[in-house]
Amino acid sequence: MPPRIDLRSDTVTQPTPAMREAMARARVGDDVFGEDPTVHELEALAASIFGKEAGLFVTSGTQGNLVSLLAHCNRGEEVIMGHDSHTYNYEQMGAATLGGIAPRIVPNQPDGTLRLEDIEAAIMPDDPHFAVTRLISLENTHNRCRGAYLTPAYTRAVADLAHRHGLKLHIDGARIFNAAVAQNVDVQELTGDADSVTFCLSKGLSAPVGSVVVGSRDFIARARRMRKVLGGGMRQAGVIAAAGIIALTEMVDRLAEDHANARRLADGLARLPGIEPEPVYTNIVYFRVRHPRYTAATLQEALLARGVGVLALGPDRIRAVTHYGIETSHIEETLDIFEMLL
Ligand code: TLP
Repeated sequence: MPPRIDLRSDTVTQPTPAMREAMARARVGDDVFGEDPTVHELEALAASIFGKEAGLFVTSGTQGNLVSLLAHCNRGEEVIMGHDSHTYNYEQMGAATLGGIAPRIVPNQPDGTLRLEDIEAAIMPDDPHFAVTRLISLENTHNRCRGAYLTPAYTRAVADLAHRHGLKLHIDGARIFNAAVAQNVDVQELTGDADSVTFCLSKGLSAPVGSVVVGSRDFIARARRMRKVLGGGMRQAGVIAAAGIIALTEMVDRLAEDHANARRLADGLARLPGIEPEPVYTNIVYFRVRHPRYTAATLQEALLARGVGVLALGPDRIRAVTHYGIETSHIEETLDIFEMLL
């Protein structure tokens, strides 16, 4: 049984009633034959929202990032990414395992950025001693860096740097709509200069399954081949793509509520003894546990026993994520439970 107030992740969101209805009604076909009209509609909608030529419906954010890296890089080539990035830490480094693509790691700053000079220094010169650097990968919002968002100006600067060196830029935009809503900008301002973007339908946008990769027509054709070799060719996938269409058309603006609830939670936690919340940018709240009676693990356990799910990530660090299933009243209840425990 999941916790009653589930702050472990925004991946736990349940499909909305409108999604379930759209799923039941969806027109479907064999998408490997290119015959699923609802998948086509989702891919075209995603491409138009991002101002790209084409889209590809994939099973997950992990698969989206993997097919993107495989489509951009050949075996023996390198991708520059942050040491705290999701792709480096939580995706089994699939591009290395399956594609012979090596990560070249540069330090993430606390705001999720990579310093331009660090990126530049990580680009290998054209010399037979070195692997060829092919790609830079950014993450927006940044999961391990407190849900911080990258700005349009920063992303543009990295894209310029990449293109000046003949590299491509990929963005792991699992939560790119959180980044757009938090800055009140169109998502294209955050991704227009990137060569590819993965974004997730199944996190804050509440669809049950799926992510989409967007990019040029040629790039998406290569990514589609990669998806197939990974076993990700889906058949009557319109049933789940239908929920993704609702996610994109109805669920973006309400992310602001999740951001407000995250702030409410952090403000309340800051008033409690032995809890030190980190800065909050979007829907992710990290806090340190500096309490004589608790470690992160034992506090997680005590909260769970009272129906509140959080994730202990490290000996004294906990993550709580707000989403469609969390109302303001849940935040208040959560804070009452914290107060009782501490
Ligand atoms: N993140 C999940 C877990 O894997 C940790 C979470 O609960 O936050 N990029 C980013 C930035 C992500 O946060 C995630 C998932 C992914 C990619 C992978 O997406 P999925 O889970 O759909 O493969």
